[in-house]
Amino acid sequence: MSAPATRRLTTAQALVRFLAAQYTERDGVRHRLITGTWGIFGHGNVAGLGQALVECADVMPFHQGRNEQAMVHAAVGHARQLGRLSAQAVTTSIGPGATNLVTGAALATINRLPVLLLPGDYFASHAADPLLQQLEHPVEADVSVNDALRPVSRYFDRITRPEALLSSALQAMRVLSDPAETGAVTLALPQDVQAQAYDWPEEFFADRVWRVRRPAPDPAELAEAVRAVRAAARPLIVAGGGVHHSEAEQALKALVDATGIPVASTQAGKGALRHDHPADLGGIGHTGTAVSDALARTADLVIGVGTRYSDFTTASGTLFQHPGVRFLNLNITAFDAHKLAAATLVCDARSGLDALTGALVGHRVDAAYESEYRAWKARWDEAVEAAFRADDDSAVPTQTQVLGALDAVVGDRDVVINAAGSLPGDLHKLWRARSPRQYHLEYGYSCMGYEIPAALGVQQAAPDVPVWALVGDGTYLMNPTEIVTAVQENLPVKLVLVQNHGYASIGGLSESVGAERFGTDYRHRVADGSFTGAPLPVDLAANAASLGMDVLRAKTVRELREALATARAATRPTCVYVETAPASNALPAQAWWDVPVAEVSAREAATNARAAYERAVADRRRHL
Ligand SMILES: Cc1ncc(C[n+]2csc(CCOP(=O)(O)OP(=O)(O)O)c2C)c(N)n1
Ligand SMILES: [Mg+2]
Repeated sequence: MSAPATRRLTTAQALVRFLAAQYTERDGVRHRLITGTWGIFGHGNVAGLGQALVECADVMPFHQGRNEQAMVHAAVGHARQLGRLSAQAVTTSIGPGATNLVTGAALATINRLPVLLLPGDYFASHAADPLLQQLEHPVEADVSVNDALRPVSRYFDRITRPEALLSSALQAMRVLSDPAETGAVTLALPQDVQAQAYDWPEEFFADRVWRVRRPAPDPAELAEAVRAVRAAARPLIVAGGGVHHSEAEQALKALVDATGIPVASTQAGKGALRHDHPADLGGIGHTGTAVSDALARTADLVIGVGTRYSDFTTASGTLFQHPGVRFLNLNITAFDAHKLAAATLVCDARSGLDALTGALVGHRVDAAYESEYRAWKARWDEAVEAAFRADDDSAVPTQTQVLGALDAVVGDRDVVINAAGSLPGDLHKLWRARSPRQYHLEYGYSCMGYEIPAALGVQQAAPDVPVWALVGDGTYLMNPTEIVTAVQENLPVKLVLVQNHGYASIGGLSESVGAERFGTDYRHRVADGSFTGAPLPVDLAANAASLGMDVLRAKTVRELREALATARAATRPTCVYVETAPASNALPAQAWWDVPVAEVSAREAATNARAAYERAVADRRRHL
């Protein structure tokens, strides 16, 4: 008998060859699991993974990033656009390069989106400790800064010997491709081990397919769910990100068309139904629409599909006020399904919705209920029109008019990306989502600086689609670095940069909680020590141009429309810079959000805010 075939490679070479041979498969369609690797090199990865990536460039595309956190954001945007069937890897050096991953990892894990993190690590041999950038822990010698990635990873291992990779790489792929477990996966790679050779079994490099399962509902759970829906007078579906991850939009539409149950959506779920479907009520919760929130307050059965029920969705526990309200949660994770003491359907969203539609044949909500929400939706549509409309073309646009101008220029497949500031609230209330992938809000972590790098990842996944990153001035300053990467990669992403001289969203919040807008404006410090001087003379448009973007400055509504149309057709990365009018026609919040206010204070603003807080918090319910 001949010895089993082996291949002598370094650990890093073996890992890259292995990653290039991994596939996912769902609904009979196969996808490359790891479509590429982002990297910034330092001593912790240049000789190991860096050398492997140049040697394996034929099978593993490489993308050079500027900032490790941003590389994770790009990978997350990419995975979301591809329905979590593909992901990207991110390699970093040790120390600061590795810890820069932590924010991105938390974002990926919270949003249940896959990314493979490959930070360099200390010498497994400890031969030359302490390395440049190594944290020395005086008591726990096996600790490195990479341990900061443990609580934000869904799987973590430190590969201290080459052969440990054999089992760990398989577990890493299992978690990345598992619809219930996915998130950030970390394989920390000691730099000496990366360069170490080993005789790898050939089977390790064979093509491997990870089936992305669609578990069907349990029959007993389904029977209970059907009884609950049939018994409900005012059922309401809350569509979350799971609808998109499962590509269950058609299944949702089929259920809604058959039963007349209306749909309100979370930030991650918006676009689950097209905005002009008669049962689409738009966003729900603190940033939701009047119609969604009114229906939520009076719903007797809330059917959560693929939602985590964040505080924005439940208005911090104050939204669902029907005295007998019950919850039915369809979710791939039992963890989410059991929230709010719900009846559960622990299954894939599409499988579960198909099963419900089949079991509910002939059932339809009351005609009076249907006409009630349709009429309310029509009134809300008029409010959206009014917020978008600009009667004076030569005026400086408000932020909602910026969205109106964008609404007028985008096509069905354009992707609009945003994560933090006042834009998420305006978008959740107003945006008319035309296709499932269009509305791309990262609101699990609401991380300023997600937008631009995520646009790169989305554009890589959808080269023919116009991709828009919407950012406020504060967000822009947090993380503009990947503009350079867009230029390098020839990705014609579009940036809409909204200048309002500071953190308008947090300024408004600050005022409402009695904190007097303290520290939220970008203004000069004046004699009394406060930041109440003139706006800072910062030219962010010039900054974007300096990083290589084509920049269009729009001063009026008319110029904005023209600039957006030009940007949409552009083949280079293009920024539309617009300063917005302070007077806003944004629609007010239709539901509360719990941000605790000072219980004692020497200042009137806080005392008044506390009284309002106590009135609001009294509405909170614990659903048991
Ligand atoms: C990384 C990060 N730091 C802090 C916050 C808290 N935060 C949320 S919105 C915001 C201000 C955003 O400012 P800008 O982008 O100018 O948008 P605007 O509020 O003016 O619309 C801040 C500081 C955050 N979401 N993310
Ligand atoms: Mg701002």
